[in-house]
Amino acid sequence: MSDILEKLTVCVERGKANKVSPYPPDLKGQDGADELTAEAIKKGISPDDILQKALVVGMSNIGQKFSEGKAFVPEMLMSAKAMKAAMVHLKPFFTSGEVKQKGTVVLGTIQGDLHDIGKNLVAMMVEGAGWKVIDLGVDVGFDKIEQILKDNPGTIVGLSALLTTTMVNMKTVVEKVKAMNPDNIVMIGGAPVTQDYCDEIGADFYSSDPQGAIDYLNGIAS
Ligand code: B1M
Repeated sequence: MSDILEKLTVCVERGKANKVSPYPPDLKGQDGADELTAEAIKKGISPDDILQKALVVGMSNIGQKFSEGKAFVPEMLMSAKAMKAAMVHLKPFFTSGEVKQKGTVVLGTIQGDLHDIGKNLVAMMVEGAGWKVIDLGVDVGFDKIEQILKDNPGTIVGLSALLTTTMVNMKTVVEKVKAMNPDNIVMIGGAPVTQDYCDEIGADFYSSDPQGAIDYLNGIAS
């Protein structure tokens, strides 16, 4: 099991999406994240292990290299592509939850931020936990959320941020969502976000991972 997960980690870290991808040149012709994830599932490795023990590790490794000036934006993009190729296989497992929906959650990556992998994971896992998810994508400000809240009162807002420079935009969204109706709920997450920041901007809930968000939502639903 560890062999295939190690190979998958390398594929994400090196940005090898699938077998036909010519990038990176030294891995040409070899299986990529696409094939290896399919194989791992076939071998009975749990989707959660594939995610946590391989994909997230590969992403973290490329992020570390970027921090050290040993990798650059194009390499991070290729890693994101490989991660997405793998996630296609995981999605059915994370979204095959209960059919009856517990409520609606509108999700987006905050304005100015284009990182969507973590947000996509939260979306698929929350959906799998039985919630209707309206995914607004990336670069989301209050303007995009406002109409959803008008059309679907009671919808919970979920915001993700990966950049310290633009996570400040969460504050504006929280303020405007609360001004619309103080009972509107906003939960936030993403690598640089903390409980202190959540308290500071008046958001209702912070989670460092999708499961925390699901537990919170399920608490509201019950
Ligand atoms: Co960028 N990037 N990036 N990047 N990138 C980071 C975030 C960075 C930490 C890298 C580094 O320096 N080590 C750094 C931010 C530094 C900072 O702000 N302090 C950085 C930078 C600087 C940048 C650019 C500015 C680079 C540049 O252009 N010079 C640029 C910004 C573009 C923009 O957004 N405007 C940029 C661009 C990119 C790419 C486009 C190349 C690509 C993103 C592709 C994509 O997402 N489609 C990219 C990538 C891939 C990364 C890293 C390597 C990986 C991010 C990721 O997907 N992680 C990242 C380094 C790192 O994280 N180690 C980095 C995996 C993902 C599963 O984790 O998103 O944290 P995460 O989500 C987790 C939890 O946080 C949580 O659940 C998820 C699953 O566990 N979670 C929630 C997330 N949202 C939640 C919401 C919730 C609850 C939980 O409730 C609502």
